[in-house]
Amino acid sequence: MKVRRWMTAGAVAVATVAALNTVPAAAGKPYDPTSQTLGALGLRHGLQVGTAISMDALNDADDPQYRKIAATEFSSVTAENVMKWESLEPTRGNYNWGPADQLVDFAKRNRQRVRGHVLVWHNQLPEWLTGGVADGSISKPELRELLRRHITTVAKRYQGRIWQWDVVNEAVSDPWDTPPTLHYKGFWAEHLGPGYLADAFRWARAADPKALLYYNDYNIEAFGSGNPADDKTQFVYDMLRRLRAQGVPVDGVGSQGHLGTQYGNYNTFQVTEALRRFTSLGLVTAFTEVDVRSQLTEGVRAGDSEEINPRLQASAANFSVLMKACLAVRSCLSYTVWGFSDNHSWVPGWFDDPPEGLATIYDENYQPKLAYHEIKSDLILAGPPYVLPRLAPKPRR
Ligand code: 9MR
Repeated sequence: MKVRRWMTAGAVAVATVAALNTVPAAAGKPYDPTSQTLGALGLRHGLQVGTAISMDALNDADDPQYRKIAATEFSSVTAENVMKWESLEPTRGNYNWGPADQLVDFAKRNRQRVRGHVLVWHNQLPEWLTGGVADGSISKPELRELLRRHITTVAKRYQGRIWQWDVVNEAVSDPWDTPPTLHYKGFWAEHLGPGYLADAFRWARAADPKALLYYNDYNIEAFGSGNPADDKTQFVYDMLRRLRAQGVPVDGVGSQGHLGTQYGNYNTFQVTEALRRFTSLGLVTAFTEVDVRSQLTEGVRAGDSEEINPRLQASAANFSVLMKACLAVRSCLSYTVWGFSDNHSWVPGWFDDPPEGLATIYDENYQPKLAYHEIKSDLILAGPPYVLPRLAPKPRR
């Protein structure tokens, strides 16, 4: 029995090595992995390397570099904003599909997969919806029905074209919220109670039988105290364990990966451990919104390299930790950066006191930064026995 198991393991390892060593033949030229894209290198592991896309940047005729990198460097894309409810249904009953359709078509032309973002979130909801609830003209039963219709309409429209859906985003509070004990937070929990999570996944599954359905959140890269009252990763783990036990069709957990160099963050094995524990619930995993910002001190803003370099290095190290952990865990199906260049990043507009930035893998002139090279080297240098090809998940019915 034991011998047999080792033989099987050996055969798998040999097949894996063979697969990883299969390099694209280029007539007469030696294979140079450093000249490959992140997307192509990810595919050696069955891993999709993706980016969030700003449709404004993609449509900016004066910014051809953005479009070129978006089309060539990545094997998957996510809508940074245009699949959110306020964009899709700005006035009640009138869907504006244009920008979201354009992104899905762009992905098809470039043979990229699409991570759908997002079906249920408490932010970027249309005013008619939040206003209607606030003034009492939308009742709770009607609100629940509106949510069901929204999920059904959107998931059905893109059925077959979305690989992974972020079905529910950021349902859990943070230790700095009031009260500090972790709880279900935001518009949907307040008005419908936490039962909306199970409903949302069931409605999404009914509308799209094949997409992988994810719960997506930030600050869940590693476990903390293990107490769900203050450890968000533990809270989310317990929540997903309960949902799975109830037969709810949640397939995956997306760990956003919004990090900051000022925090120190994690080592690779802490992150690997968290992914493994989520995997043990029967879930697949992904990094869905990776960026690593830094404080823009006076010195940084003045161009002082002694202040800039340590930040670029720390940022690269954090990008790399998440990439290595993802490579190490076979359930980690994709690694998505939340914007790829510093001139199209949500960070400077969001964190201004103190100002923060330098969060992405290309600088404002589309020059690859240290972070780009480090995650590329992770993709090149990884292989068996620690790094094996991805799992092939079946969507839960
Ligand atoms: O990057 C998005 C930014 O352009 C929007 O203004 C912002 C509005 O809340 O949302 C940003 O994206 C968020 C994502 O949808 C969910 N996780 C956190 C992301 C950064 O805030």
